[in-house]
Amino acid sequence: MRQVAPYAAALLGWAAPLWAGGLSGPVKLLDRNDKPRETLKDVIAILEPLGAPKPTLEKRPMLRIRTVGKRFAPRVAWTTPGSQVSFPNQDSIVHNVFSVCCTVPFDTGQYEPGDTPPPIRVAKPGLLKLYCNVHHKMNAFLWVLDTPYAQVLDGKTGLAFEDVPAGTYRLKLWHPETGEKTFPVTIGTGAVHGEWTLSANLPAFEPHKNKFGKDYPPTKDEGSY
Ligand SMILES: [Cu+2]
Repeated sequence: MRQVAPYAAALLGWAAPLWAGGLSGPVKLLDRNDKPRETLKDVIAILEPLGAPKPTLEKRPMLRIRTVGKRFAPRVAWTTPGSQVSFPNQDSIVHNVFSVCCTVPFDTGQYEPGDTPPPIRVAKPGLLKLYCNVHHKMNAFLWVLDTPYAQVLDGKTGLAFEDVPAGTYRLKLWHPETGEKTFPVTIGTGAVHGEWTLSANLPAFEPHKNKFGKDYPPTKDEGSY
């Protein structure tokens, strides 16, 4: 854990917060039978400042959510307000991306393999649920966050935030099958360790209507997901 005394930071001319610490530790995702899942795929960890300096929010590089193998990849992602998101179709079939949940609903229209519709620019913080109007079981979750402290835990065993200004935070852990769980956290001038557990008790797939607000027509290939 990097820790910089104020005078050292001043001498070095760093723009980094004078007192910064970190938060790390394992995250467990328990299945319905309380058995830990082997991976933390689709878990996102978000640190929201409460009694801590408001971090500078910068636009993030273009986020690419691909359609491939009749899925969105990544399925869970995050960016900041004002940033752009593109949806390249790297599959061999036609797809669509739409969301009706948010303040600015959008619909890319259908687009062919190899095509990328014009990117969208996300506005307000919140969770955008993304769907494909062609394939009922394609869904993705895009978090628009007004904090830069977020990480998707795919391929990891826990979370690890570094160089976070000292203060109090709300640690939010979320997975499509657990929903949101929050934990109060105080970050000082060193490393704070913890461990956190999520329990999957929501359906693996949340039913939804198509972009016209209607049921999806039955398809022959529904079982191939
Ligand atoms: Cu699709």
